[in-house]
Amino acid sequence: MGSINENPAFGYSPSNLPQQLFINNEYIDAKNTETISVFNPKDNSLVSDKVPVAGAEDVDAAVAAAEAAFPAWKAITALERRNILLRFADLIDKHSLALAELTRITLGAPYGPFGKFELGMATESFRYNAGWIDKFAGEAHPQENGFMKITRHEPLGVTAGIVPWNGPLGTVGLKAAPALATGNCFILKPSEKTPFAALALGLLIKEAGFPPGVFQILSGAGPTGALLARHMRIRKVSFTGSIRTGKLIQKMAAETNLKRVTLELGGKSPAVVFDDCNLDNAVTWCVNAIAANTGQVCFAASRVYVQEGILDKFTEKYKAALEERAKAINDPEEATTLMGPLVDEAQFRRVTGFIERGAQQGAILTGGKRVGDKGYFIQPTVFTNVAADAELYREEIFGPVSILNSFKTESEVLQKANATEYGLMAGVFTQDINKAMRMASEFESGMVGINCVSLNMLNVPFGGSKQSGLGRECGRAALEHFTETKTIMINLTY
Ligand code: TXE
Repeated sequence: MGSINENPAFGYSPSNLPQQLFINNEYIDAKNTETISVFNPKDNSLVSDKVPVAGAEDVDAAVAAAEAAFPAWKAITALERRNILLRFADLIDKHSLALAELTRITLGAPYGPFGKFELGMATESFRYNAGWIDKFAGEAHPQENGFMKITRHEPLGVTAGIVPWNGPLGTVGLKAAPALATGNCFILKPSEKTPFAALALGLLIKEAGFPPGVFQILSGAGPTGALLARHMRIRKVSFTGSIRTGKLIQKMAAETNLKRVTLELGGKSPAVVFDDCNLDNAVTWCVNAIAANTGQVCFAASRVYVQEGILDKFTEKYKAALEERAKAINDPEEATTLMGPLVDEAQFRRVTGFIERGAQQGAILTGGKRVGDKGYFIQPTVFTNVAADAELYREEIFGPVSILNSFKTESEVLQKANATEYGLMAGVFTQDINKAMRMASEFESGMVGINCVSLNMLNVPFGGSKQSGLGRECGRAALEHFTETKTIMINLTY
C-alpha cells in the first residue's frame, strides 16, 4: 500500500467537483446535455446535479482520440510506458486523501480501513502491472521440421472498463493498469453513483505523462456503458457489476463486433468453519467479510456454515463481534468510523427489503435495523434457520447481511456450499491441511481462502466461476485477457 501523505494541493474537491468528460487529455463539456444527480448517502443531501452523461458523439470522440493515440502508445519503449504507470501510481498516492474524499461524498466509505484498501488496490495495481511491461514475453518453440515458431502478446487497440460504485478507484486499477501496460488505449466509465474520484484522475493522467487519447474518462449511466459495449471500434470491455448487466454486455458484444469481454459479477460466497479451526481467526475473517464496505463487496462471505461442535461458541463470538462493529457505524468523515452507510436509497431499499422479507424466512440473530434517522446506515445483520430455497439464502444482498447455518459432515457442507449459481469465492477454516485441500479442490469457485476468506491479492488471478464471471483480473491472467496471442511460423528450409 502506498503511504498517505499530508493533503497536497489538488485541483478538485467537494466544493470544486470535476464535472466534465476527460477526452484527449482535456476536460471538456459533454456534447450531450443530459446530467445526473448524486447524493451523499450519509444524509441524502445533494452533492451535484451536474454529472455529465457521455452520449454517442462523446463516445465517438473518445474512440477516435484513442485510435489516433494507439500506434504510438503501442510502440513506445517498455521503460517509458513503465515510468508513466509508476508516476501515475505515485500521483494517486500523493493525492489519496483528496481522492478518498471525492469517493466518500457519494459512496460513504470511511477512509480507513476500506478507503485505504481501495486506494491501495489502485496504486499497487499500476505498480504491479508496470513491472510486467518488459517481462510479458511470448514463447519460442524448439525448431521442428525446419520451422521455428514464436508467439507474441499484442494489444487489442481501444478497450473500455465499466466499473461499479462499490470500489470506484480499486476497480479502475484492476482494469486500466493491465490494459495500459499491454499497450492498449483505455476508456473508463465510472459508475453514475460514484463518478468524482474517477473523473478527477484526468488531472493525474495528464501529469503522469500519458499521451493524449491513451486514457480517457466518460461519465454516465447504463446507456453510456451500452454505447461502449456496442461500439464497433472498441475491441474489449472489462466489466464489474451485476449479473444482469454482465449478461447484457456479453450480448451486446456478441451482436456487434464480438469484442472481448471480461465479467466480474456478484457472489453468495460460503465460509465453512470446521470444529478444529482456530475459532478467533475464523470469527475475525467472517466478520470483516460481511462488514467491510458495509457488505457491498462482491466476494463477501454471506453464507457462513459452522460445524455443530463449535456452533454455540462461534455464534456467540460472531454475534458479539458484529455488535461491536455496529458501534463503529457513524458519519464516514469521523476518523473512528469503521462502517459507513449503504451507497444510496436504491441500495438501502434493496437491502432492507431483503431483511423485511427475511423475517418470514428465518430468525434474526443480531441487527436488522436502520441506524439513525437520516442517511442509509444499517446494522450488520445475521439470520439463522433459513431454508435453502429462501431468497435470503439464494440471492446476493450486497449489504451487511449474512446467514449462519450449521452442518455435520464435510460432504454435506460441500453440497450446500456449491448449491448455487454463484462461484466467486469460498473459505474454509480448519487446522487439518488435508481437509482444507480436499475442500479447496471441491469448491466450485474461482477463489478459495484457507483460514481466510473474502480477500484478493493483485498478483494472483481474481474472478468467478459459474455465473459469477468470465475471465480473470489480476496476476498475469489480466495481461492475457487484454492481449491477443499472435503465432508466427518461420520457414527455415529454403
Ligand atoms: O449494478 P450495475 P448496480 C450487484 C449488487 C448490487 C446490484 C445492482 O448485487 O446490489 O448489482 O447494482 C453500468 N450497459 N453488484 O445497479 O447496473 C453502470 O452504469 C452497460 C455487484 O449498480 O451492474 C455501472 O457503471 N453498462 C458488483 C456498472 O454497469 C451498464 C458491483 C454497474 O452497474 C448498463 C456492483 C448497460 N445496460 C453491483 N447498465 C460487484 N461484482 O462487485 C448499467 N451499466
